[in-house]
Amino acid sequence: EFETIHAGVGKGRFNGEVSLGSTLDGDVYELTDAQRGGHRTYDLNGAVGGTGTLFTDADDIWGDGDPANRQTAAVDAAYGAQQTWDFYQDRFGRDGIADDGVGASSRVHYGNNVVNAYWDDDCFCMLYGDGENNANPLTALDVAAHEMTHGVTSATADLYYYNGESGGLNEGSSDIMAAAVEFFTDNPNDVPDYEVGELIDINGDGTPLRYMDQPSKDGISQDYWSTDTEGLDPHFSSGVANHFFYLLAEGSGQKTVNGVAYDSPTHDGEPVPGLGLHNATNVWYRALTTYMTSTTDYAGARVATLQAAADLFGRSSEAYEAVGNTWAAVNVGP
Ligand code: ASN
Ligand code: ZN
Ligand code: CA
Repeated sequence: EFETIHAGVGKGRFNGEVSLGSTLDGDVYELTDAQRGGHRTYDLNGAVGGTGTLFTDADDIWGDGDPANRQTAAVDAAYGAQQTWDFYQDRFGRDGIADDGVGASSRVHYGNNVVNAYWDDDCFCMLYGDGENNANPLTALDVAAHEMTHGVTSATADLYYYNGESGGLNEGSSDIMAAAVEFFTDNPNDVPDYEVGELIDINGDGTPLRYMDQPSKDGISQDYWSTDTEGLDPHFSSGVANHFFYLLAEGSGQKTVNGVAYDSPTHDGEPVPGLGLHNATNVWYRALTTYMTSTTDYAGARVATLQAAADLFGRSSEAYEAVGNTWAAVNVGP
């Protein structure tokens, strides 16, 4: 029996026509990405447990852009895992989620009308619901990168996931790396942005799930740390981390965010410069994978990112100073 590595062509819902890693087993192609740890994509066919059925195909052309085609969600999920793997590999030399070369799996068509997607440590897999009326799979690139980054966080800082600050930092890390994956993916249909889940239309009115430039635009998330941060659902206390990251990348003052002019404020009224997304991503990744632990809170994240900035740029650098000032900008002090 021979298995050979192939590059298939897929058309998902969200990313246009993409190239996908596939494997030829006998005379059938499998959605197994041998170049990325053997990442496999499965059809759960409405189940909420089990592995599902590996996607196979006769001609290595997958999906057609219509969610009614079972392969369409699979294309997006496989593409999201592929781009996120490549992002971690190319940017940081990270060899997969656990940095051991082992691929995860993506399992689509999870449950009935499930309007969510998940990372699960137990199956080392991503799970994707089909959305309302099973017609809107939640397989956008930033969602996939968010879920896969939960796996990276589990394998590194292992930030404890609860309604406390480490939970918010866990969620924020997923949003931050998802934004970075989007930015560094050459993707014709999904414009780089500081929004999370802008393509899945989870609110039914075209608005994204979360905003990093001003997290409070969702009505609940926090722009600045406060004594209320502890006790908040991680998807909202993440606002402090997301806003820190936005300001560290883009800075304060007059900005254009998704085509809209916006005066990006700071908590203390002091301006922060913005180091660019590339540098901000490097600082966060190093802090997450080298210095944060399961109990890191926002004060600890400040210390961790300062240590990361010292490693990357030096303790007397402008970047180091900017990291400290940007934490002050979201009301996290020494
Ligand atoms: N999609 C959500 C997340 O990744 C699932 C959850 O709430 N656990 O955070
Ligand atoms: Zn999450
Ligand atoms: Ca996005």
